[in-house]
Amino acid sequence: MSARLEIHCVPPMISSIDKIEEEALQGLGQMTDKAALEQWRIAWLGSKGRLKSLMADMKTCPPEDRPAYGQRMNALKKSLEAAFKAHRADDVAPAGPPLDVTEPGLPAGLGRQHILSRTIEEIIDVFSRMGFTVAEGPEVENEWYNFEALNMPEAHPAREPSDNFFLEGGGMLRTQTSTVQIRVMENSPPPLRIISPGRVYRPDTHDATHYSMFHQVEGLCVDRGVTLVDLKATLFHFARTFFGPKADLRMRPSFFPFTEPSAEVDMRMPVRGKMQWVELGGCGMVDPNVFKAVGYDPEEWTGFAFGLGIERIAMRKYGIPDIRWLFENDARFLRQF
Ligand code: FA5
Repeated sequence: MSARLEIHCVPPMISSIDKIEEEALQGLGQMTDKAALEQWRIAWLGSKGRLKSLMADMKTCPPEDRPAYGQRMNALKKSLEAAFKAHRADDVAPAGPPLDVTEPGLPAGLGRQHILSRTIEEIIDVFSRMGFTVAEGPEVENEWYNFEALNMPEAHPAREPSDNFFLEGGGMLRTQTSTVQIRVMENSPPPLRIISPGRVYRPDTHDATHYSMFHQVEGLCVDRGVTLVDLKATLFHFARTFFGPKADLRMRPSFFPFTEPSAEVDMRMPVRGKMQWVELGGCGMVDPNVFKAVGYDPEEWTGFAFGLGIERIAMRKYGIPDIRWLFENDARFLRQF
Protein backbone atom coordinates (compact mmCIF):
# COMPACT_ATOMS: atom_id res chain seq x y z
CA MET A 1 0.00 0.00 0.00
CA SER A 2 2.67 2.48 0.97
CA ALA A 3 4.66 1.55 -2.11
CA ARG A 4 1.67 2.40 -4.28
CA LEU A 5 1.30 5.72 -2.50
CA GLU A 6 4.96 6.50 -2.99
CA ILE A 7 4.36 6.19 -6.66
CA HIS A 8 1.29 8.44 -6.82
CA CYS A 9 1.54 10.91 -4.01
CA VAL A 10 3.50 14.10 -4.26
CA PRO A 11 5.88 14.38 -1.28
CA PRO A 12 5.65 14.07 1.63
CA MET A 13 4.89 10.50 0.96
CA ILE A 14 3.57 8.23 3.63
CA SER A 15 6.92 6.54 4.17
CA SER A 16 8.58 9.89 4.77
CA ILE A 17 5.98 10.69 7.43
CA ASP A 18 7.54 8.04 9.66
CA LYS A 19 10.77 10.04 9.49
CA ILE A 20 8.95 13.25 10.21
CA GLU A 21 7.35 11.64 13.26
CA GLU A 22 10.72 10.43 14.49
CA GLU A 23 12.16 13.92 14.06
CA ALA A 24 9.29 15.46 16.00
CA LEU A 25 9.56 13.00 18.90
CA GLN A 26 13.32 13.35 19.11
CA GLY A 27 12.95 17.12 19.26
CA LEU A 28 10.37 16.77 22.02
CA GLY A 29 12.77 14.65 24.03
CA GLN A 30 15.24 17.51 24.08
CA MET A 31 12.82 20.07 25.51
CA THR A 32 13.75 20.37 29.17
CA ASP A 33 11.85 23.42 30.35
CA LYS A 34 8.38 24.75 30.02
CA ALA A 35 9.22 27.52 27.55
CA ALA A 36 11.05 25.15 25.15
CA LEU A 37 8.19 22.70 25.36
CA GLU A 38 5.76 25.42 24.44
CA GLN A 39 7.89 26.33 21.42
CA TRP A 40 7.82 22.70 20.31
CA ARG A 41 4.04 22.64 20.70
CA ILE A 42 3.64 25.75 18.55
CA ALA A 43 6.05 24.43 15.91
CA TRP A 44 4.38 21.03 15.61
CA LEU A 45 0.84 21.22 16.94
CA GLY A 46 0.10 24.95 16.62
CA SER A 47 -2.40 26.39 14.13
CA LYS A 48 0.47 27.25 11.75
CA GLY A 49 2.59 24.26 12.72
CA ARG A 50 4.06 21.36 10.72
CA LEU A 51 1.13 19.06 11.33
CA LYS A 52 -1.32 21.56 9.84
CA SER A 53 0.81 22.04 6.71
CA LEU A 54 1.25 18.29 6.30
CA MET A 55 -2.50 17.93 6.46
CA ALA A 56 -2.92 20.62 3.86
CA ASP A 57 -0.63 18.59 1.60
CA MET A 58 -3.39 16.04 1.30
CA LYS A 59 -4.78 18.16 -1.53
CA THR A 60 -1.76 17.23 -3.60
CA CYS A 61 -2.50 13.51 -3.31
CA PRO A 62 -4.51 11.79 -6.02
CA PRO A 63 -8.06 11.23 -4.75
CA GLU A 64 -7.63 7.45 -4.37
CA ASP A 65 -4.64 7.94 -2.03
CA ARG A 66 -6.24 10.50 0.18
CA PRO A 67 -7.96 8.13 2.67
CA ALA A 68 -4.67 6.38 3.46
CA TYR A 69 -2.85 9.66 3.74
CA GLY A 70 -5.59 11.06 6.00
CA GLN A 71 -5.38 8.01 8.26
CA ARG A 72 -1.63 8.34 8.59
CA MET A 73 -2.03 12.02 9.41
CA ASN A 74 -4.56 11.27 12.14
CA ALA A 75 -2.23 8.69 13.64
CA LEU A 76 0.61 11.20 13.56
CA LYS A 77 -1.51 13.86 15.25
CA LYS A 78 -2.54 11.46 18.00
CA SER A 79 1.01 10.27 18.53
CA LEU A 80 2.45 13.80 18.79
CA GLU A 81 -0.31 15.00 21.12
CA ALA A 82 0.06 12.00 23.41
CA ALA A 83 3.85 12.35 23.50
CA PHE A 84 3.52 16.06 24.27
CA LYS A 85 1.09 15.39 27.13
CA ALA A 86 3.23 12.67 28.68
CA HIS A 87 6.39 14.72 28.39
CA ARG A 88 4.76 17.78 29.98
CA ALA A 89 3.52 15.72 32.93
CA ASP A 90 6.72 13.76 33.57
CA ASP A 91 9.89 15.35 32.44
CA VAL A 92 9.73 19.07 32.44
CA ALA A 93 10.74 21.03 35.48
CA PRO A 94 7.93 23.25 36.80
CA ALA A 95 8.11 26.95 36.06
CA GLY A 96 9.49 29.17 38.80
CA PRO A 97 12.48 28.81 41.06
CA PRO A 98 13.75 25.31 41.81
CA LEU A 99 12.45 23.63 44.96
CA ASP A 100 14.48 24.56 48.01
CA VAL A 101 14.27 21.54 50.25
CA THR A 102 16.14 23.34 53.03
CA GLU A 103 13.50 26.07 53.38
CA PRO A 104 11.65 25.82 56.71
CA GLY A 105 8.05 24.63 56.33
CA LEU A 106 4.94 26.55 57.27
CA PRO A 107 4.54 26.53 61.05
CA ALA A 108 1.79 24.17 62.21
CA GLY A 109 -0.98 26.08 64.02
CA LEU A 110 -0.31 25.74 67.73
CA GLY A 111 -3.24 24.27 69.59
CA ARG A 112 -4.24 25.38 73.04
CA GLN A 113 -5.81 23.94 76.12
CA HIS A 114 -9.60 23.55 75.91
CA ILE A 115 -11.37 26.02 78.13
CA LEU A 116 -12.92 23.16 80.14
CA SER A 117 -9.51 21.63 80.86
CA ARG A 118 -8.33 25.02 82.03
CA THR A 119 -11.39 25.43 84.24
CA ILE A 120 -10.72 22.02 85.79
CA GLU A 121 -7.14 23.05 86.57
CA GLU A 122 -8.34 26.29 88.12
CA ILE A 123 -10.90 24.45 90.27
CA ILE A 124 -8.23 22.00 91.44
CA ASP A 125 -5.98 24.93 92.26
CA VAL A 126 -8.53 26.57 94.57
CA PHE A 127 -9.55 23.38 96.36
CA SER A 128 -6.00 22.15 96.77
CA ARG A 129 -5.26 25.32 98.68
CA MET A 130 -8.08 24.25 101.05
CA GLY A 131 -6.39 20.89 101.64
CA PHE A 132 -8.29 18.75 99.09
CA THR A 133 -6.38 16.20 97.00
CA VAL A 134 -7.52 14.88 93.62
CA ALA A 135 -8.99 11.39 93.27
CA GLU A 136 -10.03 9.67 90.06
CA GLY A 137 -12.58 7.02 89.20
CA PRO A 138 -13.67 5.12 86.07
CA GLU A 139 -16.31 6.44 83.68
CA VAL A 140 -17.62 2.92 83.04
CA GLU A 141 -19.12 1.93 86.35
CA ASN A 142 -21.31 -0.69 87.94
CA GLU A 143 -24.57 -0.13 89.75
CA TRP A 144 -23.03 -0.61 93.20
CA TYR A 145 -20.96 2.56 92.87
CA ASN A 146 -23.44 4.60 90.84
CA PHE A 147 -26.54 3.73 92.93
CA GLU A 148 -26.49 1.01 95.57
CA ALA A 149 -23.71 2.30 97.83
CA LEU A 150 -25.11 5.80 97.40
CA ASN A 151 -28.31 4.73 99.13
CA MET A 152 -30.30 4.26 95.91
CA PRO A 153 -31.85 0.79 96.14
CA GLU A 154 -33.10 -1.27 93.18
CA ALA A 155 -36.49 0.44 92.92
CA HIS A 156 -35.12 3.99 92.94
CA PRO A 157 -36.54 6.04 90.00
CA ALA A 158 -33.06 7.38 89.05
CA ARG A 159 -32.19 3.82 88.00
CA GLU A 160 -34.76 3.80 85.19
CA PRO A 161 -33.20 2.72 81.86
CA SER A 162 -34.50 5.93 80.26
CA ASP A 163 -32.31 8.02 82.60
CA ASN A 164 -29.07 6.09 82.16
CA PHE A 165 -26.68 4.73 79.55
CA PHE A 166 -26.58 1.05 80.47
CA LEU A 167 -24.08 -1.01 78.53
CA GLU A 168 -24.71 -4.29 76.77
CA GLY A 169 -23.17 -7.05 78.82
CA GLY A 170 -23.49 -5.12 82.10
CA GLY A 171 -22.14 -1.93 83.56
CA MET A 172 -23.09 1.62 82.77
CA LEU A 173 -21.64 5.06 82.07
CA ARG A 174 -21.57 6.86 85.40
CA THR A 175 -24.21 9.58 85.77
CA GLN A 176 -22.39 11.37 88.57
CA THR A 177 -18.93 11.67 90.08
CA SER A 178 -20.40 10.65 93.47
CA THR A 179 -19.21 7.15 92.54
CA VAL A 180 -15.71 8.30 93.47
CA GLN A 181 -16.82 9.09 97.04
CA ILE A 182 -17.51 5.39 97.52
CA ARG A 183 -14.35 4.20 95.77
CA VAL A 184 -12.20 6.51 97.90
CA MET A 185 -13.87 5.62 101.21
CA GLU A 186 -13.68 1.89 100.44
CA ASN A 187 -9.93 2.25 100.01
CA SER A 188 -8.85 4.77 102.61
CA PRO A 189 -9.62 5.29 106.27
CA PRO A 190 -10.99 8.62 107.51
CA PRO A 191 -10.28 11.50 107.86
CA LEU A 192 -10.06 12.54 104.19
CA ARG A 193 -10.64 15.46 101.94
CA ILE A 194 -10.83 14.87 98.17
CA ILE A 195 -12.19 16.37 95.02
CA SER A 196 -12.76 14.38 91.86
CA PRO A 197 -13.31 16.09 88.53
CA GLY A 198 -14.41 13.98 85.56
CA ARG A 199 -16.85 13.17 82.80
CA VAL A 200 -20.37 11.91 83.43
CA TYR A 201 -23.14 10.83 81.04
CA ARG A 202 -26.91 11.25 81.03
CA PRO A 203 -29.48 10.89 78.25
CA ASP A 204 -30.54 14.53 78.68
CA THR A 205 -31.85 16.60 75.78
CA HIS A 206 -29.31 19.19 74.64
CA ASP A 207 -30.17 22.81 75.34
CA ALA A 208 -28.32 25.94 76.45
CA THR A 209 -27.48 24.48 79.89
CA HIS A 210 -27.71 20.69 79.38
CA TYR A 211 -25.62 18.18 77.47
CA SER A 212 -25.56 14.37 77.43
CA MET A 213 -21.85 14.27 78.36
CA PHE A 214 -20.64 16.82 80.84
CA HIS A 215 -18.19 17.23 83.71
CA GLN A 216 -18.70 17.33 87.42
CA VAL A 217 -16.36 17.95 90.29
CA GLU A 218 -17.17 15.91 93.35
CA GLY A 219 -16.04 17.00 96.80
CA LEU A 220 -15.91 14.89 99.94
CA CYS A 221 -14.71 15.80 103.39
CA VAL A 222 -14.89 13.26 106.21
CA ASP A 223 -13.71 14.00 109.72
CA ARG A 224 -14.96 14.20 113.27
CA GLY A 225 -17.40 17.03 113.97
CA VAL A 226 -17.91 18.27 110.38
CA THR A 227 -21.04 20.44 110.09
CA LEU A 228 -23.20 22.14 107.47
CA VAL A 229 -21.35 25.37 108.27
CA ASP A 230 -18.12 23.78 107.01
CA LEU A 231 -19.90 22.79 103.80
CA LYS A 232 -21.33 26.24 103.20
CA ALA A 233 -18.07 27.98 104.08
CA THR A 234 -16.13 25.68 101.73
CA LEU A 235 -18.47 26.23 98.79
CA PHE A 236 -18.76 29.98 99.28
CA HIS A 237 -15.02 30.32 99.75
CA PHE A 238 -14.47 28.38 96.53
CA ALA A 239 -16.97 30.53 94.61
CA ARG A 240 -15.56 33.82 95.86
CA THR A 241 -11.97 32.80 95.20
CA PHE A 242 -12.84 31.46 91.78
CA PHE A 243 -15.29 34.10 90.52
CA GLY A 244 -14.34 37.08 92.67
CA PRO A 245 -15.55 38.46 96.01
CA LYS A 246 -18.94 39.54 94.60
CA ALA A 247 -19.99 36.04 93.49
CA ASP A 248 -23.69 35.73 94.25
CA LEU A 249 -24.59 32.28 95.62
CA ARG A 250 -27.50 30.69 97.41
CA MET A 251 -28.27 27.30 98.93
CA ARG A 252 -31.80 25.92 98.88
CA PRO A 253 -33.10 22.76 100.52
CA SER A 254 -33.21 19.73 98.26
CA PHE A 255 -32.97 15.97 98.38
CA PHE A 256 -30.26 13.48 97.46
CA PRO A 257 -30.42 9.88 98.71
CA PHE A 258 -26.75 10.00 99.79
CA THR A 259 -26.82 13.23 101.82
CA GLU A 260 -28.99 14.35 104.72
CA PRO A 261 -29.76 17.23 104.88
CA SER A 262 -29.26 18.11 101.20
CA ALA A 263 -29.20 21.37 99.28
CA GLU A 264 -28.73 22.79 95.78
CA VAL A 265 -26.16 25.53 95.23
CA ASP A 266 -27.23 28.20 92.74
CA MET A 267 -25.31 31.09 91.29
CA ARG A 268 -26.66 34.18 89.59
CA MET A 269 -25.50 34.43 86.02
CA PRO A 270 -26.67 35.91 82.74
CA VAL A 271 -28.69 33.50 80.60
CA ARG A 272 -29.69 34.82 77.18
CA GLY A 273 -29.01 38.36 78.38
CA LYS A 274 -31.00 38.06 81.63
CA MET A 275 -29.60 37.50 85.13
CA GLN A 276 -30.92 34.21 86.47
CA TRP A 277 -30.20 31.74 89.27
CA VAL A 278 -28.52 28.75 87.64
CA GLU A 279 -27.96 25.54 89.58
CA LEU A 280 -24.25 24.77 89.96
CA GLY A 281 -24.60 21.57 91.89
CA GLY A 282 -25.92 19.55 94.77
CA CYS A 283 -24.50 19.08 98.24
CA GLY A 284 -25.23 17.91 101.75
CA MET A 285 -24.04 16.04 104.80
CA VAL A 286 -23.02 12.45 104.06
CA ASP A 287 -25.92 10.10 104.87
CA PRO A 288 -25.12 7.55 107.61
CA ASN A 289 -26.21 4.76 105.24
CA VAL A 290 -23.36 5.69 102.89
CA PHE A 291 -20.87 5.48 105.74
CA LYS A 292 -22.26 2.05 106.63
CA ALA A 293 -21.95 0.89 102.99
CA VAL A 294 -18.21 1.64 103.01
CA GLY A 295 -17.58 0.40 106.55
CA TYR A 296 -17.16 3.77 108.31
CA ASP A 297 -18.76 4.14 111.75
CA PRO A 298 -21.46 6.84 111.36
CA GLU A 299 -21.41 7.42 115.12
CA GLU A 300 -17.80 8.50 114.92
CA TRP A 301 -17.47 10.11 111.49
CA THR A 302 -19.27 13.03 109.90
CA GLY A 303 -18.80 14.57 106.50
CA PHE A 304 -20.04 16.74 103.71
CA ALA A 305 -20.13 16.14 99.98
CA PHE A 306 -20.89 18.20 96.90
CA GLY A 307 -21.05 17.73 93.15
CA LEU A 308 -20.81 20.78 90.86
CA GLY A 309 -21.31 21.03 87.10
CA ILE A 310 -18.00 22.16 85.58
CA GLU A 311 -19.55 23.45 82.34
CA ARG A 312 -21.83 25.72 84.36
CA ILE A 313 -18.79 27.03 86.25
CA ALA A 314 -16.86 27.70 83.00
CA MET A 315 -19.92 29.35 81.45
CA ARG A 316 -20.27 31.68 84.41
CA LYS A 317 -16.60 32.55 84.55
CA TYR A 318 -16.03 33.09 80.85
CA GLY A 319 -19.44 34.46 79.86
CA ILE A 320 -20.39 31.51 77.63
CA PRO A 321 -24.15 31.59 77.08
CA ASP A 322 -24.61 28.12 75.56
CA ILE A 323 -23.09 24.84 76.79
CA ARG A 324 -23.25 23.36 73.26
CA TRP A 325 -20.56 25.75 72.06
CA LEU A 326 -18.08 23.97 74.34
CA PHE A 327 -18.45 20.74 72.37
CA GLU A 328 -18.80 21.88 68.78
CA ASN A 329 -15.02 22.10 68.34
CA ASP A 330 -15.26 25.36 66.44
CA ALA A 331 -11.72 26.73 66.66
CA ARG A 332 -12.99 30.30 66.13
CA PHE A 333 -14.88 30.01 69.41
CA LEU A 334 -12.32 27.98 71.35
CA ARG A 335 -9.28 30.11 70.54
CA GLN A 336 -10.84 33.12 72.29
CA PHE A 337 -9.95 31.66 75.66
C1 FA5 B 1 -25.73 15.18 91.28
O1 FA5 B 1 -25.28 14.68 90.25
C2 FA5 B 1 -25.24 14.80 92.62
N1 FA5 B 1 -24.33 13.68 92.49
C3 FA5 B 1 -24.55 15.99 93.26
C4 FA5 B 1 -24.22 15.77 94.70
C5 FA5 B 1 -22.97 15.34 95.05
C6 FA5 B 1 -25.18 15.99 95.69
C7 FA5 B 1 -22.65 15.13 96.39
C8 FA5 B 1 -24.87 15.79 97.03
C9 FA5 B 1 -23.61 15.37 97.37
P1 FA5 B 1 -27.33 16.79 90.02
O2 FA5 B 1 -28.03 15.75 89.23
O3 FA5 B 1 -28.16 17.92 90.49
O4 FA5 B 1 -26.60 16.17 91.24
O5 FA5 B 1 -26.15 17.34 89.12
C10 FA5 B 1 -25.17 18.21 89.66
C11 FA5 B 1 -24.86 19.31 88.68
O6 FA5 B 1 -24.42 18.80 87.43
C12 FA5 B 1 -26.04 20.18 88.28
O7 FA5 B 1 -26.32 21.10 89.29
C13 FA5 B 1 -25.54 20.83 87.05
O8 FA5 B 1 -24.64 21.87 87.32
C14 FA5 B 1 -24.78 19.71 86.42
N2 FA5 B 1 -25.60 19.02 85.42
C15 FA5 B 1 -26.58 18.12 85.62
N3 FA5 B 1 -27.09 17.68 84.47
C16 FA5 B 1 -26.41 18.34 83.49
C17 FA5 B 1 -26.43 18.32 82.05
N4 FA5 B 1 -27.25 17.52 81.39
N5 FA5 B 1 -25.59 19.11 81.39
C18 FA5 B 1 -24.73 19.91 82.07
N6 FA5 B 1 -24.63 19.98 83.40
C19 FA5 B 1 -25.47 19.20 84.11
